[in-house]
Amino acid sequence: RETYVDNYMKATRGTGRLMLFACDQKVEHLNKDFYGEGIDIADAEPEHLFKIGDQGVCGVLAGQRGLIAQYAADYPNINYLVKMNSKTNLVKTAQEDPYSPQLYDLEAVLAMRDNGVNIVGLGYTIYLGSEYESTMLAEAGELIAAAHANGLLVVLWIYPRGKAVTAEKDPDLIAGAAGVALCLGADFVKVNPPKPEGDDKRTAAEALKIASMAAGRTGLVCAGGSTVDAETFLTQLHDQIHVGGADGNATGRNIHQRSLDEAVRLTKAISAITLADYTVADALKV
Ligand code: FBP
Repeated sequence: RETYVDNYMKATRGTGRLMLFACDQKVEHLNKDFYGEGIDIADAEPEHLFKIGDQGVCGVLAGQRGLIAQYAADYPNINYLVKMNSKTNLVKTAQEDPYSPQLYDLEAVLAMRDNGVNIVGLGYTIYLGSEYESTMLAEAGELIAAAHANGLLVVLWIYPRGKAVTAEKDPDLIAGAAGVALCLGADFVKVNPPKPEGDDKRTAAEALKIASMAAGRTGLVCAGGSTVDAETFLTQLHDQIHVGGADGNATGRNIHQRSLDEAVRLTKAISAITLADYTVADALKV
């Protein structure tokens, strides 16, 4: 049986840094991230995600258990990270204090692994500040202990969100989220890039530095956001790592909304920056 160290090395491709390809938006954002203006038509077909994961360079492909179960047999070489909870964005608008329920138990994921699916870790979202925060903290805490006991690593998505939260991207709150992930024992925490406002003249990458310090031995990575041109995206990622102290990336739309060729190429450029410290100019040539 593979150990936690084996899986950590696989997920980080032996570097300690994480290149996470986020493929959980079919639940989180429904189909609007996969079909529409500015999105390559290849993305309308779910298998696009797996072709990218297979032909590109990624640490892990993160998605819900069922999505992975449907395609993993045809793409056995991808490292999978099973997202344990999810909710749609319809819920977000109807309910100001979000809760993302756990969709299946760890046993179901371990059974998949026992059947040969290359699962290396789990993911879980916590909405910090929501009135349901205590439930999500408790679920995440138990999941992390059980995951580690079974050799899996854990990435927490932590988003301050709910009636108690006035600015979701406030740099101090993002740093707070990073510290929570450390105390729960997560291997990596995925946060939104901080957005300094008012008198705070720091760049987003400068403000991220406090969060990466607060994360301590938990690695910190940022969500990618909506799709921009490749150079802008890679520059932002380079700054997150070299100015902000991030330990990788967690990127969804910026990768999969492109044609297969472009998406595969971008995973290689992202990995060159995340895993091998390339400059943006050199990464663009990969
Ligand atoms: P992107 O790189 O496409 O922004 O994906 C990052 C991500 O965290 C996804 O994993 C998740 O589905 C989504 O963003 C959640 O975003 P939000 O709840 O802010 O809409």
